[in-house]
Amino acid sequence: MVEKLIITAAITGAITVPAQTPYLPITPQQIAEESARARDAGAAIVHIHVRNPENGMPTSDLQIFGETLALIKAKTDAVICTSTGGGLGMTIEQRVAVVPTYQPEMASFNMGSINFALHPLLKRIKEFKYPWEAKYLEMSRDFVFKNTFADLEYVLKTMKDSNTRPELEIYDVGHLYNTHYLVQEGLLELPLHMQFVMGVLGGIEATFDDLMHLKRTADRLFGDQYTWSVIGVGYPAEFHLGTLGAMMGGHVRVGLEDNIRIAKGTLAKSNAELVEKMVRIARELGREVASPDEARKMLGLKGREKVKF
Ligand code: KMH
Ligand code: ZN
Repeated sequence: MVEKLIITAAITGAITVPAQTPYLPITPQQIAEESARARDAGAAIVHIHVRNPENGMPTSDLQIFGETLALIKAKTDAVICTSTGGGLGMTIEQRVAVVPTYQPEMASFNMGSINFALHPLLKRIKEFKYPWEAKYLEMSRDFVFKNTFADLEYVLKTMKDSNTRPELEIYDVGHLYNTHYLVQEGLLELPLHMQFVMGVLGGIEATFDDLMHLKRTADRLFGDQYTWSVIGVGYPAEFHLGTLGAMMGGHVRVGLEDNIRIAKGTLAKSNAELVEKMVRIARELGREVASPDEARKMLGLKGREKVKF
């Protein structure tokens, strides 16, 4: 029996800049509305970053986070997975502070360091909306998204203390070995929930062959003691990798954080539109879509009544 498909919607992120699409939600209210619509379309989980409401710049401001999380919770029963990846240039303390403060059901846990490179986008954007955008993309040329073993231990302790389930973000094969090391050291408990993030420059490409290799390596290291989801960054990678992931028994993330297009040359008008497309594909493949409560059960989450917002 193939499990139901858990769809995550990554609502706004920190790598898409407002100049790329007018449909990117920015304010707490917009992020909450988009989350509720994505849930209604079939997403069980919403992955949340926040932005400065004035200019759309990614922020780790705890008040903005608190306001956003409360609005989402009031509008929808979706599982809320907060980011601890934050945005470029934030310290590990800034990135993680949302976890002890609001104790969400889930949070992302980035499993290694990469040169998280967005600068190739500069060639494609003709007009910027805010002055920070070009600088932000340019600085990524020399930006190490730092997740050292010291950082990993710090994040893990914070998540354990908050009873927040980590979603392990795997940007390359080496991150599976980092994960294995933490398991062997007794710092990470099985079963794991992993997400293969494919197509970020600096990490693994979004190819079918690379997904097979990640899956094979994870099988060898963790046997049946893990569940997994896949992200294909960009279009058409989001739907190509999502389709293959769904066929292979994995789960899938879509959303404006990772991809802004619904079809070649056409911007998605909402996260819900991206979720709807993934739901259609899943149904054609014979994968039923999990509700938030079904996802909670499958992933062993503590429940929405146990968060601090
Ligand atoms: N930004 C994505 C490519 C996180 O927020 O911690 C991966 C991500 C990680 O969503
Ligand atoms: Zn994210």
